[in-house]
Amino acid sequence: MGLLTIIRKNKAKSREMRVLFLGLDNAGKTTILKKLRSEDISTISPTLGFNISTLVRDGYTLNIWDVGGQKTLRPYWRNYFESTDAVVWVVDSGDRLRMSDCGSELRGLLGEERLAGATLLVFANKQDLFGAMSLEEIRDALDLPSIVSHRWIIRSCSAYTGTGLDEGMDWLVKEVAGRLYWNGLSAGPTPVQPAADAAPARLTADA
Ligand SMILES: Nc1nc2c(ncn2[C@@H]2O[C@H](COP(=O)(O)OP(=O)(O)OP(=O)(O)O)[C@@H](O)[C@H]2O)c(=O)[nH]1
Ligand SMILES: [Mg+2]
Repeated sequence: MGLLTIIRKNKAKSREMRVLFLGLDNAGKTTILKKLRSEDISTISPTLGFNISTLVRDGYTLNIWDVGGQKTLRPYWRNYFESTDAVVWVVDSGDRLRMSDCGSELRGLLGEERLAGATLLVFANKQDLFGAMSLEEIRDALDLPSIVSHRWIIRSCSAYTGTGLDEGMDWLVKEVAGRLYWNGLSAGPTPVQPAADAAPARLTADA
């Protein structure tokens, strides 16, 4: 039995996924996670280290690492890369001034060898804000269509209203499950599609 098969079997048994929430500070990572867990979002402070939480979706347990995005903390992101199945990159759609920083940080991540196989979900958060950049503007500002190294999607959302969060996470779980469990070793939800058959880059319309 090959190593890959053994890894897949173990993964299939545990039905777990490791998901990293990253992005610039103030993007809304912690708020999104709290909203997804139906927790109070009225008093949220900047994350100075990291928070770990779990979410169960579609029969899979997501082990989520929410890491602080302040500039001084970004060098520590690399400590969390190992065995990551998916990265959720959260963007403050109202923060036009830092959109180019946001793009550079994302590019840096995508170049990381240990994140090579990870699926990417970009959340264009804070769509409730007046003057927020649209999904298309953010897609172009971050130059997402040029990404061929990772399977990606961009969804607009608002952690305040909850709009778009479930759709984004559902896509992520299906995408990762399809990649990790495609060979039918798990007896869970129907796999999406073999990774090799899927397009390298995908984009959805606005939520
Ligand atoms: N208007 C609006 N504000 C939001 C939304 N999501 C988060 N915020 C606010 O944005 C601020 C930052 O949110 P956090 O969740 O702490 O951001 P973070 O990405 O975890 O930031 P760090 O922990 O510093 O990396 C808070 O004041 C939130 O209330 C949203 O969808 N709409
Ligand atoms: Mg935070």
